[in-house]
Amino acid sequence: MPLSLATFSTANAIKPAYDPASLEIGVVHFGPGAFHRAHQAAYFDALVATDKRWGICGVSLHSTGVRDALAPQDGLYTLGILDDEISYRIIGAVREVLVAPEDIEAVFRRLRQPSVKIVTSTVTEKGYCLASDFSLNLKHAEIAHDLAHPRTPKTVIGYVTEALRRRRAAGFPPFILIPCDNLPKNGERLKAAVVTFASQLDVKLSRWISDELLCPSTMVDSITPATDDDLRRRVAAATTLEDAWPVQREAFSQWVIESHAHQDGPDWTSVGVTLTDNVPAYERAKLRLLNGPHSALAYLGLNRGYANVSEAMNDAELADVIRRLMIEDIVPLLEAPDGLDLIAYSEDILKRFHNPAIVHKLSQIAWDGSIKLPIRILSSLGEALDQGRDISRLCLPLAAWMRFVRTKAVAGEEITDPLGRELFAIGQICQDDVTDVALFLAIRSIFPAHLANHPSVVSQIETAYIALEGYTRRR
Ligand code: CS2
Repeated sequence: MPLSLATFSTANAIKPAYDPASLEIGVVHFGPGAFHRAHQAAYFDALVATDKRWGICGVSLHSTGVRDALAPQDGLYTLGILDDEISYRIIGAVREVLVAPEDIEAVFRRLRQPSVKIVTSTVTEKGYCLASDFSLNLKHAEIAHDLAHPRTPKTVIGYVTEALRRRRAAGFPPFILIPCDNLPKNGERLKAAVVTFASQLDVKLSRWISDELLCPSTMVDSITPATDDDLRRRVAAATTLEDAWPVQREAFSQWVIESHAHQDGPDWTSVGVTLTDNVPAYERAKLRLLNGPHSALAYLGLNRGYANVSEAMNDAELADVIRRLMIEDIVPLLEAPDGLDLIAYSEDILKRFHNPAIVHKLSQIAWDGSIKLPIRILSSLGEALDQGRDISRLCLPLAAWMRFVRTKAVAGEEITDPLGRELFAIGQICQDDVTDVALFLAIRSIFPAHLANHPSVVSQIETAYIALEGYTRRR
């Protein structure tokens, strides 16, 4: 039997402690993919048990998949929490999914409603259309489109700006805008991007946004592998109801939001959200100690022939490299947020990487390396160089990424990355020797000149590049 409002009460699962049909929509979320549905939606699902205002309208900017899966299920879906203990929870907070290109006005109607007080987003790092200095990339093709056609936008920046224009025109206050992607200073940067975008169209609007829009930075964390058929089968077997698009995550979940003066918002802390003035310290620790090693594991693990995270962590040599990268190379560069013990934090992350209950594909983490590596690894590399520290291990994931690109290009496989085509072309002319490294280091949007031209960065990456090839051959 399929999951729906009519059937969910029979499920062998944790069920909504409220009537999903009775919720109001107070949140619009851009990008209702697996991460949103496993993370933020679970927090709102807890909030609506006591405050019905925080039902969610998900907005897909491109694909129809989530809407097509969830509409027949009345928006309900199953969250599998796969860890030492396994549980299944039915989430009822998503009350509507809109596919933006199908009905742009429906999206704006929602965004204009004063009862919509919160707008969140998970559109991936590249979805914010930022340049390598994190300012809005006005040359980005979709931003250029949105500036030419502001009433029919394609990007989250375009949607937010037009929605704010309509709210201002109607005399309504802005919503609070809460980005939930792995970008440092995500709130500050998203707000700056929206203000810049608006300034190209209407200076008064841009000033109003600059004065009125609250856009707190956040740190979000929960390992959420993509859904596969195995999960669908497990969910059906465990809950007795079929779900077209369940999601899965580990038990650990953390959401840290910058303290803000939003009036009449939800009682965030009652559902485990941390409000703090110290988001940058949390977010740096998480981006550098979880996402950095994750990307390192992805490229080094794929190079060694592994397919998923826990499998790669069972390679003692590789696990030791990752641990030393974290504890010896990255921790000393960081300031601990609010009494957090960074060594214990690192150990917990390593334990999470070992979680055998979930299959987290390395190829999923390997996506978008050109955007992820500067944030996750080059940030630490630059600081380590400045402090005269050993950089050899920090260069390993960079060399492994170069190997990864080359291997994909030689196999004729598409590289999922905003620079995918350029990387493919470089990968194809690689000679399989140290000269390859210079081809990659010349990509300025990834490697700033001071790193790319630094003799020890060049030599350490070259050494690692050759060593990795040797390892591949031995296998
Ligand atoms: C991962 C993240 O896919 C990736 O790049 O590093 O999605 C990671 O699983 C999450 O940030 C964990 O919170």
